[in-house]
Amino acid sequence: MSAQYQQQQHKCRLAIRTGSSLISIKRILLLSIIIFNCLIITSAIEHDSLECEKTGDCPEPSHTVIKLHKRDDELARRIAAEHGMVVKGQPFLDSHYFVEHSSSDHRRKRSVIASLNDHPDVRWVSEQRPKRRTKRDYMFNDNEVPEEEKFHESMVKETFRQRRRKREQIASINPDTKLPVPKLPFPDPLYEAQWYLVGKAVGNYDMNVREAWALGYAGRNVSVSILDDGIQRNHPDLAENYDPLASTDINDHDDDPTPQDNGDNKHGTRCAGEVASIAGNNQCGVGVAYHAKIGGVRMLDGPVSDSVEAASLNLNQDHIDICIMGPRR
Ligand SMILES: [Ca+2]
Ligand SMILES: [Ca+2]
Repeated sequence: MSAQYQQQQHKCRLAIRTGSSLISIKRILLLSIIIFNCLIITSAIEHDSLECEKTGDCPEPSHTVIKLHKRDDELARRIAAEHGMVVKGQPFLDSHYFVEHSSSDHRRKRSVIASLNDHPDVRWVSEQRPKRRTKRDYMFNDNEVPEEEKFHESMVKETFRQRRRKREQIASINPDTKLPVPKLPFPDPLYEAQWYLVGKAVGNYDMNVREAWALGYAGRNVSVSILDDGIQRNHPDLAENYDPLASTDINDHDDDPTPQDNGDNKHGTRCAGEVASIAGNNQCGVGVAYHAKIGGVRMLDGPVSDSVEAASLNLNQDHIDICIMGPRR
């Protein structure tokens, strides 16, 4: 492996594993997610257990949520202020609001919750406890290819190479879709390492995505949102495809899903790259749907409660076509 290649890998930090064989772009995206989930294992347990009610050892609530009878942002702010609280971020599920206690005193908190429960404009109040959620990471398999598979590979290698050469020389307009057919292979330095895209998987399995690209399916007019630990929206291989309408930050209650740069929050950006890295820009790799718009919901860089997940999944449903949930339960 060359130093330049290693440098590119380090620089990009994008996912390069994908898989299967469908033509419709939505199917390809969904299938790539399934393959991705199959190829990865969990690496870090981030949050406390949900099973506390059985043991009586529940973690402290991480979020307080109130639901009004109908959405009224000013009323929510007023009720919160009356109870020494502040509303955080935007409402979700129409009339639910995250509210934050100004005091950490437990007795004070209990009396505030009791008062909110009795408030005529509050339909429901809940102290949400963190749940166990895990991030995923790669599982590397360095095992040797079995002899029988090597034999099989040698038998099909020539035909496969011939087919591949033929496919990769295409560069024109598709008469059916009137869309430009991509000139393959892409010059992006990690493209050749994306083994399920370029037919380099063991046994020559392939997603056949290049055929889908040649038919004009590359994610145009599709918006994808990654629910995870954030997305590096200014990444050189994502910035052009970044979709602010498919993005938000539930952890910090703002609109910018940029992850904390602490070395532990790169999973969402990897997933985004797997889906929608820009093709043909000489940067990093190629997304399976390189014309798709890509956004991210930062929700896994803090305690995850039912409300955090509900708020994340509820984002801009009229705009987002595909929502990918990063954490594992
Ligand atoms: Ca933010
Ligand atoms: Ca690229």
